[in-house]
Amino acid sequence: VEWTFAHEEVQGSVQDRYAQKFKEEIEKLTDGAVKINIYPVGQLGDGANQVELLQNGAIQLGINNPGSVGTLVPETNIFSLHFLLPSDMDKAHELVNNSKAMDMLNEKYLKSNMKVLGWFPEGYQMWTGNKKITKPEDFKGFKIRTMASPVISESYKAYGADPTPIPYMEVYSSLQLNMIDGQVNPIFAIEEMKFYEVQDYMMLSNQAIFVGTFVANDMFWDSLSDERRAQVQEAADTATEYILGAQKDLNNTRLESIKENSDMEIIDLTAEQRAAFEEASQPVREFYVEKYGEDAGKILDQLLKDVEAIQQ
Ligand code: 6CS
Repeated sequence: VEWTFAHEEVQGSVQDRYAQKFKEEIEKLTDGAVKINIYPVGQLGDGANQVELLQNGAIQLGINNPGSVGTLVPETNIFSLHFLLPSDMDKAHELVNNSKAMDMLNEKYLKSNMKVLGWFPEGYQMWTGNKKITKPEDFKGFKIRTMASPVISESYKAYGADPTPIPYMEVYSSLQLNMIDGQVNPIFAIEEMKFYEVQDYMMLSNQAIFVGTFVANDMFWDSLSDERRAQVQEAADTATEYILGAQKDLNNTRLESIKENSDMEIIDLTAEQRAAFEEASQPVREFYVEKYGEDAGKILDQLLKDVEAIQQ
C-alpha cells in the first residue's frame, strides 16, 4: 500500500527530516509492504489546505503545527502562548511528549479527526525585522507576519504590534515589498526561506518554541490492524526521538550559515529585555482561558504544573 504524508515546510526542513525518518523506519518495519510518498509545502497547498485534506481522509499522514490548527482545535493555541515552555530544549521535548496535559490535548485532536502520533519542538521562535526590537514599545505600529491563529495575534497585540496573517510561501515577497515589517520563525526556517536576504535584524528572542505535531487521519488509523498500528507508532517514536538532535543541529548550523552569508545584524536580547516581554505577555494566558473555556484552563494548569516540576 502507498500512504500520502504531507507537511508544511520545504525540503530539508525539520518537518521534512521527520517525515523522511518516519518513511525510512516504517518501510523497514513493514518489509516494504508500506510505501510513503512525502509532499512538502506547496504540492498539496499550504498548512491549512493540508490539514483539511487530512481531516477528510484524502491523505493519511501529516505534520501540522498549532498555528495552522488553532482555529480547529482551539485548546492547541496553548503553544502560541509566550514564555510557557522551559527554555531548555531537552526539557521542552520531554514535556510535549510526556505531560498529562498532552493526553487531554490529544483527545481534542481526535475530536477533529486527527490521531496524534508525536509532538516535537522544531526550534526557538525568533523575530526578524527591518528595525531592532529590544523592548515591547519597539513593536508599536510594527506589522509582523504571523500564522493565522487568534492567540498568536493576541500575543503580538499585547506588545503593541500589528499582527498580519500571510501564507508561509508569500512571506518572502511581502517582506521584500515592505508590505510587512517583520516575521517570526525558528532559525532553520529563516535560513531556508531566505528571510535573511530581506531583513536587517534578527532578534534572538526565544519567546516561544515552534512545536510540530505528527498526525494520522482517525478513520485511516482505525482501519489498520493492531500490528500495523504498533509499527506506525514505533516508527513515529523513532522519528520523534531522532528529531530532537537533528533540529538542534540544523538550527545551530544554519545560524552559522546566516552569520557567514548575510549582513543581517543578530541581536541577543538580555535577560532584562526578555523579562519585559514576558511581563507584557502574561494577560494573554487569561485571554486563552476566557476564550476557550474550562478544558483549555485545565490543560494550561496541568502544563504549568509539569513545567514547574521538570524545572526542578
Ligand atoms: O510560519 C509558518 O507559517 C511556518 N513556519 C514553519 C517553521 N513551519 C510551518 C509553518 O507553516
